[in-house]
Amino acid sequence: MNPSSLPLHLHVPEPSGRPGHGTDFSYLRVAPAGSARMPPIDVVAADTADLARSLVRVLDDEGHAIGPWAPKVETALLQRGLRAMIRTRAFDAKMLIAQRQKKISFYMQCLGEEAIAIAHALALAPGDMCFPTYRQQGLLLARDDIDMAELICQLMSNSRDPMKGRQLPVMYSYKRAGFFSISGNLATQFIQAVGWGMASAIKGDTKIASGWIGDGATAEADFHTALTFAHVYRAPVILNVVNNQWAISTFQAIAGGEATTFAAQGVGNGIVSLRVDGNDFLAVLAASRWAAERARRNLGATLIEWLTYRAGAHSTSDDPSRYRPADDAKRFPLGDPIARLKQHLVGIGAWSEVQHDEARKESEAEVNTALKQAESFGGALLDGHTPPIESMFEDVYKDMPPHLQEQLQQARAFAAAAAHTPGQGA
Ligand SMILES: Cc1ncc(C[n+]2csc(CCOP(=O)(O)OP(=O)(O)O)c2C)c(N)n1
Ligand SMILES: [Mg+2]
Repeated sequence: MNPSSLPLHLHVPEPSGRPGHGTDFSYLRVAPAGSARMPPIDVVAADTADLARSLVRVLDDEGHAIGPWAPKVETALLQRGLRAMIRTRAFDAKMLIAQRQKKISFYMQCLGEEAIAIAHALALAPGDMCFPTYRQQGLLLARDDIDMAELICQLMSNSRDPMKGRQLPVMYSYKRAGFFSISGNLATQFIQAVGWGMASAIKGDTKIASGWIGDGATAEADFHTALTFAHVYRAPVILNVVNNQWAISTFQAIAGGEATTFAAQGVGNGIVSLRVDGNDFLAVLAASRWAAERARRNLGATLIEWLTYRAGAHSTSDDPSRYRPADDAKRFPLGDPIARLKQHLVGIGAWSEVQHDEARKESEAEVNTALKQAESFGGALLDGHTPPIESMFEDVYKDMPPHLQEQLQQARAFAAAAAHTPGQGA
């Protein structure tokens, strides 16, 4: 039959592994450590096309830091980064248990992705603003000015919840830490980050923005709108695409990562782009510093695709054994970020098994203490705490406008009536 008269059909990408048969990870196109070149800081987008298809890596299989991207970094900073990753993992593990114990309603881990947010946080300057998703708790836990108990109060929606119960658990907001309120509407982070960066430039300020998105969310129109503005105005922004292979149960190829890379989509939009090993703490630090310097020197936006693997479930409401092989995380070719940085530091004589064990125990003790402290303030699931009705109306305007005052009166009257109706009261 003439091929042009065959019935049409569509291509629907499929992951190479499913429960019961292992993933063929050759689709990742992993390049050897040290093989990607470092371009000049004022490189133009088209000259990063090769880097957007390759992979910037520093740590080799033996834990040596090699190649042009190996950053000049003090050992103390790497030890701090390793401790922060251990701390983040301990926090996540305990919060997962707390959710199963019905102390919190919902949780999202960043298991396996800790290096990305933590090394990135160490590359930014005070006053820079991140627009994170729910999987960048490492941006907060990399710092020493965020009280862990306060984070748990947010998860518990208790009387000390800084969000006053208005946000889902994990949707933190810390202005003082450059951590913009998390929006549940995915991909809004990118347009907001580009807009914030543009505003910083319009004001003649020196602060830069860093926006975050997952592989799946790049399929949203906001991703493409953000890239256009970032390109045209050379906005001082870092555009982080965390490709952890999955968007809940949808494989990254469905969002457009099969025939091209997410980094290459940046190049196609006129933006300098890199594809980087996200489980390699040193590569994340080096690429983040490079992108931050470009933004600060008015050289424009940098898009970075961080290649990683979501080792845990999407959230506490998800069961990944239904759609992917159980041993995927262990077989992922880029390994585990904590094990890799540990191997490097042990290799240079700056870490030991004993120190590692101690750091783990200290972190677990810190989380346990923080959890107890947060529990002492109650919680939505622990004691039925609900924030006062006024909190629905406050904090939007400096002075509450008349129409909201009126609605507040109505809400108060409704609540009072409900409290007196049998079966409706609190
Ligand atoms: C605009 C929008 N669409 C859909 C959702 C529902 N949703 C929440 S998380 C998620 C998957 C996102 O996957 P990805 O962007 O890869 O990030 P990851 O969870 O892997 O970090 C979806 C579809 C949402 N929150 N917002
Ligand atoms: Mg994803």
